[in-house]
Amino acid sequence: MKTYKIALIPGDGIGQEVMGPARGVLDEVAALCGFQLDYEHFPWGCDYYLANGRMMDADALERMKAFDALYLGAVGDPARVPDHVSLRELLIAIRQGYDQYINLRPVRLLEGIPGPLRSASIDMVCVRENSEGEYAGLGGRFKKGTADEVATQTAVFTRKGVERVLRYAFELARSRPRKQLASATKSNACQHSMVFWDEVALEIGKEYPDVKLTSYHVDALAARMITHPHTLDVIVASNLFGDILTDLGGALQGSLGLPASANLDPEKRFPSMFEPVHGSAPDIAGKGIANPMAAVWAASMMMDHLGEPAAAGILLAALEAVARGGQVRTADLGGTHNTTEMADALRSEARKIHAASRRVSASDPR
Ligand code: GGG
Repeated sequence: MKTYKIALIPGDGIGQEVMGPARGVLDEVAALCGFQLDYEHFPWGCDYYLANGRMMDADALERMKAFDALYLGAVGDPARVPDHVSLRELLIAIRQGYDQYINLRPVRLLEGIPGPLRSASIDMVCVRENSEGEYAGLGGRFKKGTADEVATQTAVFTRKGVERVLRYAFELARSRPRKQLASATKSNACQHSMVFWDEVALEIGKEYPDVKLTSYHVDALAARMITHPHTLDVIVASNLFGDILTDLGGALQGSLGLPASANLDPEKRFPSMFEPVHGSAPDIAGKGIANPMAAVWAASMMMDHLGEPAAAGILLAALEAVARGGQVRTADLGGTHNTTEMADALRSEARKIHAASRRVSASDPR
């Protein structure tokens, strides 16, 4: 039986609570589709940091190279470990170490979960640059603690980095019916980096005459996501802009318990990493009430990346069925069901969807 090797990093807070149940849904779908997943669990995160002085082992990136994909929960325990240590030394270390330069985040309303807006039509994908920009990590603190203190955080935009993320976004826009690309800029204030970004967008755009490119200042784009979400198709944004816009996207979807994210090395030189967009949510951690839907959506993206479209489709259809059904709702969606109950509902829908697809193929005269 085909077996994929998956590095499982539940991480912190609700990451530890959603990954087990989400993995149960994924394993069930894999079995239905005739393959299996062989997980190795890595205990990296803030507990590990407090015990060992590092967020993950020194040879972590070397060891995980042998895996087909990484499946990550959440990172952060701000009461015990500064957020900039936990995020940089785990999540960002993996993204940058494996040159996962695309962070793909669908923003789509599921029928049955209306979201806060009147508009019923929200179906966009954000392509976030994931290897440089504002997250490059360049800068420093000088004269710390004095009245003359200086802090710098330098954003880095390379031609290679900007060209490749824009090209990926144009390709994605080309593959979608509306063929529209919204580029997030701020060239009126950032006269070097963002003017460069805009110039490269126009250059690459010449290779894609069938795609309509529109540049929006990121603040105006954030407003447009609320006032005219139906006009947006593919969005391309720098690392920080993309992070902010996609949290807004999650809110538009009705809950941060829903959106998922794929950190991709499109050339497959290194394993890619799949995660819910949400963080460790210390406010609800330990209660068993976190929504596993985002982790299951991330699993669907992982299956797509591994070339298992049937499994990806069943996982997504199960999410849609539970959303549409309206019976099972975790607290973030206004309900009282817990993490396990939501995962059980997703498993049950996945089984039904698989059985229905077998009935259809059995009755197909071809
Ligand atoms: N699910 C991964 C996680 O914990 N994300 C929290 C976070 O703050 N992410 C920032 C980012 O994606 O750049």
